[in-house]
Amino acid sequence: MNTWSSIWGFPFGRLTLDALPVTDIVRADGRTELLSGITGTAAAGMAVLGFVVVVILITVKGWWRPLWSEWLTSVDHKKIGIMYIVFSFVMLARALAEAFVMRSQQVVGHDGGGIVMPDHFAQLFTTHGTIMIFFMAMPFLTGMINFVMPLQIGARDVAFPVLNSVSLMLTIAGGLILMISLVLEPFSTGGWSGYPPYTEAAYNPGAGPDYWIWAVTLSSIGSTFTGLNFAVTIYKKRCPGMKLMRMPLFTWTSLCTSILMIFAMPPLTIATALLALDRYMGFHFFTNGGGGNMMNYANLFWLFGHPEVYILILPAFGVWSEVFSTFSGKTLYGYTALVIATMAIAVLSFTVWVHHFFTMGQSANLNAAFGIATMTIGVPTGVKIYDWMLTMFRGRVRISVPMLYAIAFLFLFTIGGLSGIILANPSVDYQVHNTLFLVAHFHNMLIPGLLYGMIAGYTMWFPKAFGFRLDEKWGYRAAWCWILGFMGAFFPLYVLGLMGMPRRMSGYFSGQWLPWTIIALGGAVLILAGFLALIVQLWVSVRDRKRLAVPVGDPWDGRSLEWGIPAPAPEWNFPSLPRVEGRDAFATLKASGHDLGPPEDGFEDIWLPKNAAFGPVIGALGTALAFTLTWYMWWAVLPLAALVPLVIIAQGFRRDTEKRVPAEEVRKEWRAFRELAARTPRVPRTSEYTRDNRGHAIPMSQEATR
Ligand SMILES: [Cu+2]
Repeated sequence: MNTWSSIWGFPFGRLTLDALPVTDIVRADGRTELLSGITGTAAAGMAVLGFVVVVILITVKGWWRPLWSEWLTSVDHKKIGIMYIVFSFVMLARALAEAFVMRSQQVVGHDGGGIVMPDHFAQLFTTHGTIMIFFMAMPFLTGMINFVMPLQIGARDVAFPVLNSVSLMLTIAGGLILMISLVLEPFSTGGWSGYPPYTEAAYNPGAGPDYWIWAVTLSSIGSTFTGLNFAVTIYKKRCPGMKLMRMPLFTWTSLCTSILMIFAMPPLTIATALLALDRYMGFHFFTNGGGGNMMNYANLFWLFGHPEVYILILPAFGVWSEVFSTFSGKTLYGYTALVIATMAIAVLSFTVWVHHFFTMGQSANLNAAFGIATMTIGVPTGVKIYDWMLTMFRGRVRISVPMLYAIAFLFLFTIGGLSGIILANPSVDYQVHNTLFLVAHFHNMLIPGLLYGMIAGYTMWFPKAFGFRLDEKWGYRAAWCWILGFMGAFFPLYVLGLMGMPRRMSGYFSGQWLPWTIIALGGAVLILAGFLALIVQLWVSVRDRKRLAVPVGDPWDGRSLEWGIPAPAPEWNFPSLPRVEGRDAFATLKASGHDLGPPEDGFEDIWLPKNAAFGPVIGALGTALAFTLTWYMWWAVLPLAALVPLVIIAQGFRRDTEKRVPAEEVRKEWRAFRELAARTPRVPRTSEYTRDNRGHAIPMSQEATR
């Protein structure tokens, strides 16, 4: 029996009571160990409590059925997009809390003391990085593209709606694995890049790196599918007249991001798969001892990792393009240049990955080549910055909440870009690599670049999703907290980096560092306040949704197709596929006194994809498989793995996959919408943030002549 259970891992594999963070408290000797155990236990307790509260809430309110039939099994791109964004907000909360603990530790952790042990600290920066990249940023932008892009190209849905649901559920599965690792410890201590040999079984035998491997693998497979799905959608599902060079910039950046996903995610999946073979089966892909080479991992990882930063940033660039033109009331300056710059960035992003290991022993010539290649990315990015500024020039600029983020982005992102050019110089990189200078640089790109962009997009498109605006007062409060908080938290890290403070340190070892770590903590507090302000904003807006309602659906005098339909958007998006005559499709229509008209040949039945349980089932299988693999429960791994192809085959036999929306119903809805629009007074841009704004904007072209 004993051998049986040790071979098959029956029933718990290598999972023992030691995995509960409480054991850290029991075993602690010394104050830091005790505090570290308490911190871990509190975090795990909060996760469990949060889970229980949500389950009770759903049960008491009787939401299980609608949750399942209207959301989890939905294949509507808008709902999938919303679920992605909800998920990313949840993960953002956890990763922000971890950041806050890390900043606190670097203030109180003198000479190894403080509130968390070095090993615990290492788990914190690993989960923080892993979550922020794979489970906050990626889902946020994927959700945004999911919601907006099909509307912008005048499509009914993405090309593969069920696959879309699978992608979402695989991403959530990875996130669940991370949440479970909070309760059943430990997580990896190898950083978000998981470098071997440190993450090899010989040096890190516990469950930590295995959690990391499977969480990242699930999400990277999901993102590969997403890339394929979006790219095919943009190639094949554009409405009549929507030529490539007529697509809104957000759709363009979505296309380039999708192509990057298709080519950049597989190297990551391969890297984690090979690392898993090393760990589970004793292969030697990355161990020097058996003839492997760790640099193979570094190359594979950064072949993904560098393009990844452009996967993250390009959709935000798309949001900025929409924000600058919409809130300046002008067509985008330099459309063609912006498209070319986007493509140039996408291509160049594959030519620079070696800058992530300038100091790992390749020749000076190679470093020089990759240094120069890296610096060239500054050129198309600079083109974009100028185009955005010129879009504002002589425009009708309103400093709305998205615009506030956009302008802060222009300043802060330029600073971050300059620090990137500094790092791109290999000889300078030798001085500051592995210090907080680098940490300051990439946060400087990702927070103003990606996160501000996503929050701005969330603010701009929220009314389209739910039919009411977000409260502006709390929007400004959140924006200022995010902007000032970012500066407070990360500018000191440049200084600390130049003073020689290494990254990933669980404390400070020089008194000179302390004042700067204290300022950084202050910044982190402000960022936390910014996040709370966003929560309050959501709360207040839901409460005041009647006052903030914009049912006609065009609150900002929008320029692209999605603003021509009601808010919230109907399930079928458009009563009939629109016909596009040029760029800024909807703005042009409005300027000539028209709206998205009724279909020329009358209304027709619309066929929409039916809900599918396939996505959630695959997600649940993925979670269970990853969990049992992490803890070596082989008796469960094998049947679960066998189940996956069976479920896929079963899905292939599904025939009844579409539902019909009768033409009569579409016509009725469309009529009601037009009547509502006719009744609703139009508002000038000066009343954008008043209760007069019911989503019926006076077109800029007509306002100017009044
Ligand atoms: Cu890079």
